Amino acid sequence: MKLLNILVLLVLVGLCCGQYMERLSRRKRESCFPESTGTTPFIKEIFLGRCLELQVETAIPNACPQRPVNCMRLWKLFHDAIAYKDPCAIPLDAYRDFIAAVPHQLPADKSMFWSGTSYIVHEYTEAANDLLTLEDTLMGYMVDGLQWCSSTNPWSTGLNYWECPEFWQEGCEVASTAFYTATSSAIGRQATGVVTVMLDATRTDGAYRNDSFFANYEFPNMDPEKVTRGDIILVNRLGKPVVETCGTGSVAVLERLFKEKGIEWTCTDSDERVFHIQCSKDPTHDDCITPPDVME
Ligand code: NFD
Repeated sequence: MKLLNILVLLVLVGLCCGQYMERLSRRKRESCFPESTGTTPFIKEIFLGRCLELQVETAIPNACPQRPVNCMRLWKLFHDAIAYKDPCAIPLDAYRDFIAAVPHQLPADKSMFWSGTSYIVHEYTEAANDLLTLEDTLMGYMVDGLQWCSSTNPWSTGLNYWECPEFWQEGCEVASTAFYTATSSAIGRQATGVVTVMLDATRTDGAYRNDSFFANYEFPNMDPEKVTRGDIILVNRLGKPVVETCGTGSVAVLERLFKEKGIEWTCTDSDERVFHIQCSKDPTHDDCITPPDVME
């Protein structure tokens, strides 16, 4: 009976915490805790809460795991992957056991990849309600928007809550790089049917960048035996000059790579939904204001 009460309490805490964090992760975030560059406070509780929440109320229809997920075990694997290690020397395969333990969730035709478009892709998938990003799956959702790193102090919990190195620090291989290398590779491998990728056509360094996770770990891991088509969606950011269109620059490179892999592709550079979602976030932007004579 006592155990049942604790479980119910954990689910409730999980729901509150998870939903609160989800709302935060979709907006500009600001912590109510003292500013720190360290591991997000209460990361364990947030992780467990989100893990439970996604089973109580999943965004992925028909993709419930066969058996209830042991969230505590997932946390242990996530924690032990880096705990007490040098925070700047995390091997790229550190999260292997964690990845192996997370259930595969993405149904066919639902995978949404993105690069340079984090500011719109989640609004897009939420509005469309038919595509799912890594961040919608258990693997990505539990730590989306959080920060974490290890501590070598034997008296600590193995994580450093005071300061973490940045991923771009010279000569430093951080935990989040290892984590996103592993999770990106996994969702690339797991994709089946039609896949979609949303890229930013207004970037001066290219919509499809060689140094991105999409280019290095997601696309190369797609299996042409399982992936039937790649739909490329280009975003023209409001107020920014369009640098690339379908069939030009780095977008043409990606189209060629799909072809070489034996996967059919399509490309859209004037997706109406993309335009309307941007305008719903910034309704008074010049590009969104309809001239009065059109409204009459
Ligand atoms: P991006 P992308 N180490 O917009 N994903 O193609 C660390 F730790 O350029 C999701 O590279 O697109 N972070 C997330 C880095 C993060 C590094 C990464 C690095 N070396 C990948 N370089 C996520 N949920 O946060 C860049 N970043 C940060 C998967 C960068 O600051 C998704 O499934 C930016 O916030 C998606 O399909 C974020 O990574 C694709 O890979 C994305 O960089 C997007 O990676």
